[in-house]
Amino acid sequence: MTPHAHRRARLMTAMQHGIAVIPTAPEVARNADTHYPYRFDSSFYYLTGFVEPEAVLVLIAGDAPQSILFCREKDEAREIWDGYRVGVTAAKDQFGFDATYPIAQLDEKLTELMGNLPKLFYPLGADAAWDARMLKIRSAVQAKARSGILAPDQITDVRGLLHEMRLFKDASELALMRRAAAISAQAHIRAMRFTHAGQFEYQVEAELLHEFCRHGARDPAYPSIVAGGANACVLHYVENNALLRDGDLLLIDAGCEVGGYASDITRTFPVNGKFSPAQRDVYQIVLAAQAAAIAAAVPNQTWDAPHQVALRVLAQGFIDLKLCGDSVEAVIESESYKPFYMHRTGHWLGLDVHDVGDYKVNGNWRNLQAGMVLTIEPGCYIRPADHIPRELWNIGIRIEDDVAITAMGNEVLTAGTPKTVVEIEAVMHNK
Ligand SMILES: [Mn+2]
Repeated sequence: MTPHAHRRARLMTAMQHGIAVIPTAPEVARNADTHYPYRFDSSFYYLTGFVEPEAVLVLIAGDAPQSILFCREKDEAREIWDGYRVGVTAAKDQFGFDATYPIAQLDEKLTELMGNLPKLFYPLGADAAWDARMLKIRSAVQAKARSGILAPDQITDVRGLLHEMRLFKDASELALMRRAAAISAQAHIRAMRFTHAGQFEYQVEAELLHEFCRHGARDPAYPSIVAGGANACVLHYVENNALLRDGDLLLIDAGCEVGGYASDITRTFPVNGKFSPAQRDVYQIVLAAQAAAIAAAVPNQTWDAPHQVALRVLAQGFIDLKLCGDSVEAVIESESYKPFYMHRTGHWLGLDVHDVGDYKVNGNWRNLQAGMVLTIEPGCYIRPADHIPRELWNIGIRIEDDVAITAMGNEVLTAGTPKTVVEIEAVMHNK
């Protein structure tokens, strides 16, 4: 059984008795007759491995479970222009479905399939057009009431079940995430080797994309952030068009996607290859916060534990740097750290870079468990201000790794990316 078929079986078991309808993502126009590069819906892909647009998965759960794919038909003329299509016949065998039908028959077939099933599962509320379409099909089933056919009387958002499944990565997912992480590590090393003063940020970005693509990772998992100097203090800076200057730091937040799975790495290093004393002082604080947070990312710690641990190290560092006064407790209590650290220490990682899965269960931070993958990414961002020592101005540092929780502790998937001051300076000096 493929991992995808196994996941379908698990979802049907969780559904107990009902029908699920899970569409993939639509194609999106960029301008005129040009589309953005196509990206399938993550949950649809998780259950099918099928990458073409215009496809819908239907699962019938109950005594005789069935998994059915609706997809595009073979079309010689369209395939000459737009490329290969698997087609209805090949999709059945190749992807292990019980039945496959042309996508054009979706509404008509659903009207048959939905009869006498008590529950309808689909991504409720995700798309207004789908909501309307599902209700219309359900009404068509209701219209058959006099022939003894009942329509589902309960509609459930299937994302609840799906997201909980996706939160725990299986062996095949972890293998893809390791590969994505390894390629991204190589890309960060390439960027460190290539960087020098007088370049534009986009020239360093080109090196990242080159390294992703030449290893088969065609797409970045998210737009790369290549932020020199003051730009590093803009959290989602993506213009990437400024000149890199001697004496500035460069913050790169970039990762590729492999087989649909994201990697997400941030490194910060000096444009000229050598940290200034002030840059090194701040860097060591963020690095210590990250090390402490990674050590806390282990089973039976809560999701929030790495953040709290990182926050304590950062707060002490901000006191040492004279950015904040008082005690660690007072800095955290009063949130006087927030001008310098305004985001949380990580997020789930998977098919989506900010992956699905609840962070709290019944109002409490959930416990970390084997199979979960998260990022650990503390930072420090110091904007110019009169009360701040001038040598700290415009220092923006973030250090981010991808961490898989294991039974015994954790595995840092991105460990191949230079991180200490010594490692970074060595890579940059051995171009
Ligand atoms: Mn991240």
